[in-house]
Amino acid sequence: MSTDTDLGHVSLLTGGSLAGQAAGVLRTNDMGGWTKAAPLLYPHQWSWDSAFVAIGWAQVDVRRAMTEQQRLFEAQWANGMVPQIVFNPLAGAESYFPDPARWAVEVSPAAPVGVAETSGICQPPVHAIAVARIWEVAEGTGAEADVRAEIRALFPKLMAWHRYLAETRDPSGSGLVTTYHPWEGIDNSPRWDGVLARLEIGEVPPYVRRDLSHVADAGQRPTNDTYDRFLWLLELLKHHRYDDAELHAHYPFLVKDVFLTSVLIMANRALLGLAEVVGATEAERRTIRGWLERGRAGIASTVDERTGLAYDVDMATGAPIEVATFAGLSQLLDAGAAAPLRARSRAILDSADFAGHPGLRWAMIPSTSPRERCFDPRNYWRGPVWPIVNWLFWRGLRDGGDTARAAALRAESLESLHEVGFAEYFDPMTGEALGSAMQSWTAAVTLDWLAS
Ligand code: 9WN
Repeated sequence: MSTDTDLGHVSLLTGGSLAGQAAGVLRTNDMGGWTKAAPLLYPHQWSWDSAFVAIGWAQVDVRRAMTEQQRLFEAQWANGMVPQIVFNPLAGAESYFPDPARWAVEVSPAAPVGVAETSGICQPPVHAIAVARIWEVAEGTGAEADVRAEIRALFPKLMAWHRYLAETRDPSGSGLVTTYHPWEGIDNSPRWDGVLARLEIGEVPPYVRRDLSHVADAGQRPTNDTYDRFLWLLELLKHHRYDDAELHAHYPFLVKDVFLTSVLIMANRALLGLAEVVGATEAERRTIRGWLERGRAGIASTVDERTGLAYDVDMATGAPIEVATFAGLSQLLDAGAAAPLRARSRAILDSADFAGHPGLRWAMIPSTSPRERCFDPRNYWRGPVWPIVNWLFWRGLRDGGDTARAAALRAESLESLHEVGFAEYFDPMTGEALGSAMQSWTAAVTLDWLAS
């Protein structure tokens, strides 16, 4: 626990240090109550970015951290979904594509029309994890009473969000959350290649990619063919009015996502802690425990005996998606997962398939295993390292009692951040900064690691 007066917090204001620079990135991207994911490439509020950003703000200004989450949840859909993007009303239509007009979420009765413009899908639920971290920082300080009151107000919204994922996105009660689109977090991952390749693409209305005007090297971003497939899925989502029941019955991209599910497990553990903070009812706690147990059993059912990796399941075929990415180690995000499962994942984590690969610049977890055929060290989610992903694994290791391993991962990560700066992602072999510069969530996890 830290307090308002910790020297660490003061040093954030003095610049020069890594912490000072990281706080500077958040301030630069601060839009007053919410934070752009990156200055140019991502000029809106992204859902899971904003949760990490709140974790970062907690080290600078704990009240501002709460505001970040409150603003995001103002755009929550009536069905509980927290949208992937809340659009910046001040950014021009040309700043990012797809824009609100392309999403046309007003076709859904659940969309927050008149409140905020949003996209029509979601991202991993890091929010309860963020709010629990904010609480840890606020507890015992002058901000405690205010923050507790704000958490009390947010708690029902967090419950609705988790209910949406655990129930509406899992109508069969498998314990595994269904994802509808690569943009639900891990965009260009090879995990989606097979399902995308199978799509029969219809007429995609003309569009202009905006991402390529901000990232010089197109080889770091998805291909045009992949973009067409992303956009075709968007047309189908609209056609089905973003209706979850209809989508589960008729839509072609339905994947039981082990990473999304494992983040939900971690978030449900955090939500149980928040239930304590706000004095939630026994019924609410039972509900959260139920989601947690179902998720845990779901993940255990996806672990491949031969490789020890957790694999997503393609719902159209029922087949596991056998590709070695960090998602395969998802059991490590659940500090309460069965010990043998965690032990095996931990061994794989340190093997040459992941953080133990001899060619790596730092012993961190790359997005795709360097030993996968499709490994590409510079292309979006197909090889590069994302510090935020390593932060999640660090938390999972630490909370699961693997403190020495967690400390080593934190140390390597901080070393990389010192050299690479706050890039969106970097080449795991050379450490070259890639994607956007001044990425908010990278700065945010730096602040948290420095304070932890
Ligand atoms: C689409 C903002 C987001 C992240 C995603 C990451 C990337 C967007 C894009 O940037 O996705 O959501 O345009 O490529 O894949 O995880 O939230 O940082």
